[in-house]
Amino acid sequence: MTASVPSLSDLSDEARSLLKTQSIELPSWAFGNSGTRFRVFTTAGVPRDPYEKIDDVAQVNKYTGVTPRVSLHIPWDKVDDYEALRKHAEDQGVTIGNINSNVFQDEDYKLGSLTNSNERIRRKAIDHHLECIDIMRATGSPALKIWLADGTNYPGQDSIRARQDRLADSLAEIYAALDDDQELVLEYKFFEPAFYHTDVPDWGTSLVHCLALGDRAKVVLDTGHHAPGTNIEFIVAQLLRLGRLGAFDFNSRFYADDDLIVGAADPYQLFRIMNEIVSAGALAPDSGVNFMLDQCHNLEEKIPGEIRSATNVQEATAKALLVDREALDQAQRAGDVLAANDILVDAYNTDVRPLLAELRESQGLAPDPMKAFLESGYLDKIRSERVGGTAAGWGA
Ligand code: PSV
Ligand code: MN
Repeated sequence: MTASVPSLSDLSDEARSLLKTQSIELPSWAFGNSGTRFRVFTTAGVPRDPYEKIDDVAQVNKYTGVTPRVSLHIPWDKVDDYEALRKHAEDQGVTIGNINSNVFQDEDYKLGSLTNSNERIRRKAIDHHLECIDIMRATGSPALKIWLADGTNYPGQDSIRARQDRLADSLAEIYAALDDDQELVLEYKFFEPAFYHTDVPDWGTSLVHCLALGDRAKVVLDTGHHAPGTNIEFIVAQLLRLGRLGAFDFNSRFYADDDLIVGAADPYQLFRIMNEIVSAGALAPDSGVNFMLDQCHNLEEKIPGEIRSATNVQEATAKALLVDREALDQAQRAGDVLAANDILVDAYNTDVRPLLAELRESQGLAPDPMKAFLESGYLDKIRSERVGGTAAGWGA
């Protein structure tokens, strides 16, 4: 049994160092206004441009110490000078992470982008990705992240097979344009905005395309992109076995692609996912898995929402690191179902908040990042300074 409230010294040296070096990439779009198709509510002080989004990312990193990278979304984060944006980020201890392409908000893409039967439109979608690769070079980004809204609404609307062929062809051209040290990560989603069929609906389809492309093509698992009841940790385990889990888009869902704070809906699921990661040795920064958030804060304040998300992932990770692997292995080999399950549940039920507070203090951070941020006055500052201009928003 794990002690009821463990301290940092109860972790092995390896586990402690993994916790210390854990890092989570933040989505630039989490800091802008967002909502649903019914209403986008505004929040005072939201960034007006990518520079201000990065300032807010740096705040989350300043208080949590675990979010040193930001994902950009193009064209939402288009700027004239990407070198300057990169420098602005680096001056604040933040690097540019994945570049997300966006071929879902242009009239031309109504019937598809990389799968479109219209060669002019398919060309335009490929060219957008080539532009993203140039942005990766300028910003030092390691991976191009692709999520497609492509699909159909009605049986017979288009040939499912021909669309797969066009997709494979488009992806091959994009992949060939990458530099040797750049990766392509392909995200899947089972429905929405298409309702009959989606061209990359599941991890199997994403994997099939990645395998055809080459070693530097990997799958992105967005935790909100599965049918209810899907065993996500199984997918994590399988993709890790194959060395093809490229990145997570962490968030929570109750119904569809809700994009709520990770760990809010089902913290036990998040723990089970982190348990697979830890048991496969895939937590280390050089493991090749990019732990990202893909969230929108429609009601809550954005920066505190991201702080809560980062600490939720940290808590799930600390619990996974507390699992007694040796005892678990023994119980599993002995076929002791309840003992094995109890070892996991015991770790999950452990309060790791004091341990994480201790970790932060050992790194010169405040023990409670949320409290420290709220007391810093930053929210008042941006509310009074960020007036005028156009508030950034999902889709703007
Ligand atoms: C699609 O639902 C998605 O998960 C993709 O990652 C997009 O890039 C992102 O959401 C936009 O919020
Ligand atoms: Mn996503």
